[in-house]
Amino acid sequence: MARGILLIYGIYLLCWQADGNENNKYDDYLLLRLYPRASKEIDVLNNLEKSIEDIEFLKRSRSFNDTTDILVPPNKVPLIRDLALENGIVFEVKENYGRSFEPVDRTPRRRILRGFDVFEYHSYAAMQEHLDILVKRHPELISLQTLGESYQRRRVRLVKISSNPKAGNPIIFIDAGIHAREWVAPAMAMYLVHRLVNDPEARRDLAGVDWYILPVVNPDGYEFTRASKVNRLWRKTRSKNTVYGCFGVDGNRNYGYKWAVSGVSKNPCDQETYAGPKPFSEPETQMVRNVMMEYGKRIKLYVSLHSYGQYLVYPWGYTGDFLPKEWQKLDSLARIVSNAVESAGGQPFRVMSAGKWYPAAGGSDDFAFGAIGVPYSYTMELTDGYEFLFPERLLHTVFPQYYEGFKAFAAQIRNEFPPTRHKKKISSVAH
Ligand code: 0X9
Ligand code: ZN
Repeated sequence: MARGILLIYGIYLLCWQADGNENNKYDDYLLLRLYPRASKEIDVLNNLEKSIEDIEFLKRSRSFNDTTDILVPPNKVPLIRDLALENGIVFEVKENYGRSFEPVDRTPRRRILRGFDVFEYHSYAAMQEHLDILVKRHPELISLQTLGESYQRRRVRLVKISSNPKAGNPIIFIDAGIHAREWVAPAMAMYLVHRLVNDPEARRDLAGVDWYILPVVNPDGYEFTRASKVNRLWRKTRSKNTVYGCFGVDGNRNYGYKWAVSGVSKNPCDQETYAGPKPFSEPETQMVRNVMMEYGKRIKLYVSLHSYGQYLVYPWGYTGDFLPKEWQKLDSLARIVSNAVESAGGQPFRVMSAGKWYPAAGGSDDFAFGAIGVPYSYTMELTDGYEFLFPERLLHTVFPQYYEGFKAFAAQIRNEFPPTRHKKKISSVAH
């Protein structure tokens, strides 16, 4: 009898690993994509959260050519449909949302045989393994700095790419994956690393700038979203709140600049925007802060990769009431980058201050800009139209387009900021 049960359990496990067909609460959920066309309609939608339980906001809209996307259990659909009809809000529905989650390849053997494909979503371990391989192949260009450990003790490493590390070049610091479910962001960071070290033409992009890339800020959350389809939409870290027993802090509400003044939840059991018990409560955000403090004034550009919505936003994020005095520089570089992506066949970005989109404090972009003094600081929301489930088969189209945007970023930094350590004069070398 016991053997019979074990056998059934074994078969169940095999099936689960092979195609990820485990039960998923989102299987029957519906995605509602609503098209507000006036401020009143936007207000109605933003208040939905307060009036109807169990709905999950995937994206808010602040402008009229943008959608509000919410996930809704089937029994709540009539409520929202009535409300939308009452207020004249146009919407479309996608049924059985969870069934569209792509299965996760959890079989390491296939990966080893095939090598690392930059146009696929990988496990954290596979990414780390690939970085080690790149360092062995290109020690003259790439090195790794261990920053510490995540809450669940995964080693976190910063990738440094430089063709002249002694020059004191301005640094472009890019991170990704603070939000667990935004898989396209770490994949883009790995693509950047790949292009910068493997593409002979990228030597031009390395001239006069150093690239520091942190591909996965929140590896615990990332692995959690890969472990099961039920977890696929997890956003936060995985630290356990000792008082409430709930898991996770929103890393992008946890930075210590104007912490928690807007757009956060104080409830540790909130699934989305819990700001943490205090600023920098999370080892993951501490590690990013430490990189910013260590390289401080040399960092001239900070880009935090997220998804989705095709936004490129700059400080302030904590308020939409006013802009920093340097906003025009931030805005015009963002538009140059957006144009570069568009010229490469990509979608342009929606460019604005983060707080005009929706105010939310404790973001890494505000900390870099306000506390560290990084002159150009952005959050880049990659892709649009697939929510957090950007299909793997399309990665090869969008990554090269985004890369053109990063080239435009680098051109600006190279031209505006000279290296800090100039070559020694010949006379002093001779003596
Ligand atoms: O809300 C966020 O953290 C970001 N959007 S996401 O959908 N990826 O979660 C936007 C952050 C923009 N920056 C600040 N509000 N500081
Ligand atoms: Zn995000």
